[in-house]
Amino acid sequence: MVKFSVPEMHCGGCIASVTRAIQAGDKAAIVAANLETHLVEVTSHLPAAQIAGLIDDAGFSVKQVG
Ligand SMILES: [Cu+2]
Repeated sequence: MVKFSVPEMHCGGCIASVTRAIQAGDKAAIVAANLETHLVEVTSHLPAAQIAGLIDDAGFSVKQVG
């Protein structure tokens, strides 16, 4: 499981966009997002850098934090 900080994620729509972007790369990815902490936990076979790239491509700034 890798953890990302996505500070611009502010509502359910943002979570849906982030989830969709990640699952476009790995449809089996498990995505758990928290609006209070702006953290996204991802369980996926994709490398962390690639997941960060997918989130970034969806228009959100992103930083791996764990
Ligand atoms: Cu939003």
